[in-house]
Amino acid sequence: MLKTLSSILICTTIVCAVPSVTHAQVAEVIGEGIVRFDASHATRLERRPSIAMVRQFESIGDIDPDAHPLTPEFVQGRDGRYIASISIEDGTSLYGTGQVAGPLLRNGFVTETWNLDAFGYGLDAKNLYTSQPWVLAVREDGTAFGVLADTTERCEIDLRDGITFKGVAYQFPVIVIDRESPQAVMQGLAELTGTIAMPPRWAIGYHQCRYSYNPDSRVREVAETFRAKQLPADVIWMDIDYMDAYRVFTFDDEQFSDPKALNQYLDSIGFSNVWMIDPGVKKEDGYFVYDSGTEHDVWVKNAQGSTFTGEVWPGVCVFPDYLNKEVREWWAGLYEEFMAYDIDGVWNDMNEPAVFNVESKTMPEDNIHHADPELGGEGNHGRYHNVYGMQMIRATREGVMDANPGKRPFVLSRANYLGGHRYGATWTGDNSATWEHLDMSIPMTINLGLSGQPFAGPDIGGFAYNGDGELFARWMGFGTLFPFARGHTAKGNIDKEPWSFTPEVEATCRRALERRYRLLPYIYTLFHESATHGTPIAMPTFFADPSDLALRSEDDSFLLGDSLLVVAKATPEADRVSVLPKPIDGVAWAKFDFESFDGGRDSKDSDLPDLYIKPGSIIVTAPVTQYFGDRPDQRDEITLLVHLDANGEATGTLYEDAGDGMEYMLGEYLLTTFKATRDGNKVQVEVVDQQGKMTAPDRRVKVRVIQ
Ligand code: NBV
Repeated sequence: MLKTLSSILICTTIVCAVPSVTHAQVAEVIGEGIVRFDASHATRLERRPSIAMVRQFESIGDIDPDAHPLTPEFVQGRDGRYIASISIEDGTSLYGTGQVAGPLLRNGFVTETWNLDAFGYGLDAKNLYTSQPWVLAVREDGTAFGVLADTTERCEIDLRDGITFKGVAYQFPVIVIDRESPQAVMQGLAELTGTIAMPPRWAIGYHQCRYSYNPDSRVREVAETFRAKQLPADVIWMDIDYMDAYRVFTFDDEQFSDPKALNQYLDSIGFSNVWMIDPGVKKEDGYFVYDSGTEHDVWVKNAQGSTFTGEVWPGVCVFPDYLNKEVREWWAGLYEEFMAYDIDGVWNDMNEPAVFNVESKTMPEDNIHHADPELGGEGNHGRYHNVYGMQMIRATREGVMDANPGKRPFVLSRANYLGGHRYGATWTGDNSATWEHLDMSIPMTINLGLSGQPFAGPDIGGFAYNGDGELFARWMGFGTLFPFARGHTAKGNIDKEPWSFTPEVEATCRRALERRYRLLPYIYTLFHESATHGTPIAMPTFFADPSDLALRSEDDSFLLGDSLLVVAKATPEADRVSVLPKPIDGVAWAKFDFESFDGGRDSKDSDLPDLYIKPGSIIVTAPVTQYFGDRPDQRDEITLLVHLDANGEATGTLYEDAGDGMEYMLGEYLLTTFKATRDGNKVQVEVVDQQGKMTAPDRRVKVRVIQ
C-alpha cells in the first residue's frame, strides 16, 4: 500500500510526462548489414563520440527505419531513463552482455554495465569487472544479429522479454548487425570495434601467478621447480607485494632489491615476467610519481574542482585522469624507466577504479574527467566510469610500446569496456576455488569472447579459498585450453602450483600443460585469425552448428577454434553429459587424445577434458616444449591431426612468425594451408597454399589420422 502511494506521489510531483514510445526515427547504414538507429534527428545531432568503436563511422546512407526488421523502440521512462528495446522472435537465443556470472544462455537475465571490484562474486552478480553493452542474438534457424548500445554510462541489459537497454542520462544510439550467422555477426562487431593485436608468443603459453610470490627468491624457486619437474610454462607474475609499500613504479628494497637481475635470471631459464601496476598513486610528497603527477596536474578532480582522494592499498591515493591525452602521455612516460628493468608485460589491476573507503567501492559519480574532445569532452565520472580502466590500459600499452619499440606489448587488465580488447587481455577477476566457479568459468570466458574480448580466461584453481586437489586438477585440465591460461590464488591460501597437491594431481597438470604446448601451433594460428578477422578464439559449441537448438545452452564444452571441441568435466562426479555437434554427412566429430605420445596415460586421465576433432579438419600440433624458444629445432617437426570428412578430405592452416616483433606486419610470416585426401587406404597430405615472406623450414611432417 505504502509502495503504491509513494509511486503515485513521485508521479504527480516530479515526472509528469507520459513516456513517449517512438520507433527510431533515424536509421543509417554504417557497414555491411550494420545499421545505426537514433531516437530522433535531434538526438542524432547530439550523439556522443563512440569509445567502443575503432573510429567514428559515418553514414553510408539513410534508410527508412520502419522498413528494417529490427528497428528499436526508444522510450524515455518515467524515471527519466532512456530505454531502447528490440523484440525477438520465439526461439531466439541470447548471449554476450560481457563478463557475466551464470549460464551461457542469457535469456531471462538482467545485467548491468558498471565496472565493479567484485571480490567474492556469486552466480547472482548483476555487474562485474568489465562492461560490454552488447547482445548476440541467434534466431531459431541459426541466422543471427547483434545489438550494441553505444553508451559508456551505467546501462541495464534486460533480456527477460526481448532485448532492452536502459541507460541513465543520455539518449544513446543503437547499432544492429544483421548477418547470416553468429560468426558473421562477430566479424561485424570486430569491423566496428577492432581486433586484438597479435600478442607475443610467450603470452600464449601457460602463466603462473599468486598473490604474491615474494621475496624474489620465491619467484626463482617457483620458476626453477617448473623446469625441474618438466612442467611447461612461459610466464611468472609479480603481484603487488614487490612494490615498496604499494607505491606504483617502485620496488621493495629488501624483497626485490634487484628486479633486473631477477628478470634476467628468469629469462635465462625461459620465463617471461609480468609485473603489476595499479591506478591508485600514494598521496605523498617526495614520492616521484605523486610529485610528477601533481606538477603535470593529472589527477581526477572532485565536483568542487579539487583533487579527489580515496583509499586503496598504499593508503590515501590520487588517481590519474586517463581520459585525457596529456595524462595518458604522462602515464605512458612512467614506463620508460620501469620497463628498463627488463620487464616483459604489465598487469593493471584495481582499475574499475576500486576505492576502499566508500560504499560505492569506486569514485563518486560527480567527479570530473577532463576527457579529450574525441572521447566526448569534459564529463563526470558516472559517464566515464566504465571506460576508466580501458583508457588506463590504452596509456599503459602506449608506454610499454614506447619503452620497448619493436616488441609486442602484453597488458592484462581487470576492468575494461567494449572495444578494450584492442589494448589488453582480461581475466575474470577474483573468482573462488569452488565447483560453482569452476563450472561458471567456461560460460564466462565464452560470453566475454562473444562480447568482443577473445583473449580471456579465469584464475585457474580459483582466487579466493583453498579448494582441493581434485578441483585444481579438473580446472587445470580444461583451463589450460582457454585463450589466456593462468593459475592464480589469493594471499593466505595454500600453495597452488601444479605440484602442491598429490603426485596424481601433478601428473594431470603436466598432461594438461603438455596438451596446450602440443596445440600451440594451432592456438597461435587462432590468435592470428582473431587478430585478422575478429574471430573469437574460445567459442560456444553451437558455433559448430548454429541451427542445432540442442547446442544452444551447452555450458560444459567449448570450441577452441573451429576444429577442436573441448568437453570439460565440470562437476565433482563428472556426471554431466554434454550434447555434441551432430555428425557432418554421416561423419562424427572424433574423440582423440595424445595417448601415442604419452604411453597411453593421457587417455586414462579422467580429470582431463575430452577432445574432439571436427570432420574435414586438420589440427597442427608440435612436440612438447617447455617454453617458447626452448629448442632451436622447435619448428623442425609438426604433427597433423587429420579427420577426413565424408568426401575423404580435410584442410587446416598453420600461421607462423617470429613470435615477437612487428615484422610480421611487413609480411614476415608464413601461412600454410594443408589439405589431406584419402587415396585408397592411404592419406595424402599436400600444401595447397602458402602466403607470407618467411621461408618454410625443411621439416618433418607427421600425419596422424583420427577416425
Ligand atoms: O594485487 C592483489 C590482488 C590480485 O592478486 C588479484 O588478482 C586482483 O583481482 N588484487 C585483486 C587486489 C586484492 C584483492 C583481494
